[in-house]
Amino acid sequence: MKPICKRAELENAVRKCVERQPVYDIHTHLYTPAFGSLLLWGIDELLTYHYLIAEVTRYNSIPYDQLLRLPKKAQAELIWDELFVRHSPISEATRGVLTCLDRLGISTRRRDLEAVRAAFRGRKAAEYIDTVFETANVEAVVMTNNPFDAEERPAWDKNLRLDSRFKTALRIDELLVKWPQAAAALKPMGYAVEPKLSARTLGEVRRFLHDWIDRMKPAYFAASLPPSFDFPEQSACARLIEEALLPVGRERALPFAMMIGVKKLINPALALAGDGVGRSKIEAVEHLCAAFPDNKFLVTMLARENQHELCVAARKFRNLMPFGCWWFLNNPSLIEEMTRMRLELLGTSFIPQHSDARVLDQLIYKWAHSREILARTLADKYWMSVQSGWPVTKADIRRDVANLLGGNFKRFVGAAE
Ligand code: FIX
Ligand code: ZN
Repeated sequence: MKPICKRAELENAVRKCVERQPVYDIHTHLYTPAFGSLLLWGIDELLTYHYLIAEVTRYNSIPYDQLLRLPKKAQAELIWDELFVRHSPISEATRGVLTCLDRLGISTRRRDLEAVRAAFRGRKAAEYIDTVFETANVEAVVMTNNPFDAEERPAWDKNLRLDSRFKTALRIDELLVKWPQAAAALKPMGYAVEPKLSARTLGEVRRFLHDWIDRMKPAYFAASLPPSFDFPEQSACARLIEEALLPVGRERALPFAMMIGVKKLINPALALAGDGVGRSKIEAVEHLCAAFPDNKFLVTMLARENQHELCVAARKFRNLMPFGCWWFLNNPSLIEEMTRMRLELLGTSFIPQHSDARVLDQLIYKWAHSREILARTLADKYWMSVQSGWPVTKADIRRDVANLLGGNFKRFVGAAE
């Protein structure tokens, strides 16, 4: 294969390759239609995304509880008026709505929400999933499946026929960070657990995990953990990880995805939009990776200040896979900083992004925006190698981009390539 020697040709080759590579989106809050109303899509869902709920309260003095009680349509109209008409939509979340509409061929030139709504009328969820996956060039998405979620759990009692593009992840925040309340939730599910973490109770927690692995066939376990998360420590969380989660993870070859740094409900009045960020302890990650070399850890951290030390830790532990520019980091300026840092410290051995999409259509903007940045930063790095005399070819670029946008994850979790 002929090496690429000109910068413009290299940039063009990288951009095309990143655009053409279908993405395996390793963390989302999306659901297949089998989960009914849990699948969100369309303009009113896009406009009432909790990121925009938070942003609109900065301009509009409507009491928080009154805003959250508004019917979705009224919420969407208030947000459209405030964040798109009365102020310019230049935040990442407002720009994201514009990118979705633009890529779907829906004009916003008249700034008329009713005209946008009309463009969605008549669409059906099943066909729309095809449209969004194709427009976003997404191969598969991993859902967030929570057996403690009263709305989701009943769906698992039916024989769910999952769309093969939707993979599962076993989400267990409640188990780890809300013990012993979790014990009270497990009992009616048929597990003989007590608040005291006795050998019998830990055995029953392991049985709960095995049962849900059998039922969901998840790619990994996942949990959102607070900035204070530490390991080792004298806590129910640490004991449940060491004596239940990780042994089952080794038995079932299931990685543990730790999403660390959320300060839950710093403004409770904003509900889902009320979470904040805190700097976390990288030592907890280092200790877990060192103490359990036969377990694999996918890790994303929410604070910008934790990113460099997470990259350094990943250089020391092959069972640690950093992933994504999560939530408050999913903004062009920080995605660029993190991606450059990761390429410089880890080469192509990491997972640059996940969408965290809650509304189906968001796959379009979250991946369009991140692909742009990944292509730019990758081209810079390839160019530096070319300038040092290394012959970069299109085949190299294709291989590396396939690894970054899905291959690294699939190999790490043992999913079919
Ligand atoms: O814990 C998580 O999975 C977080 O991503 C969510 O709780 C959060 O609300 C979110 O969607 C961020 O993008
Ligand atoms: Zn999430």
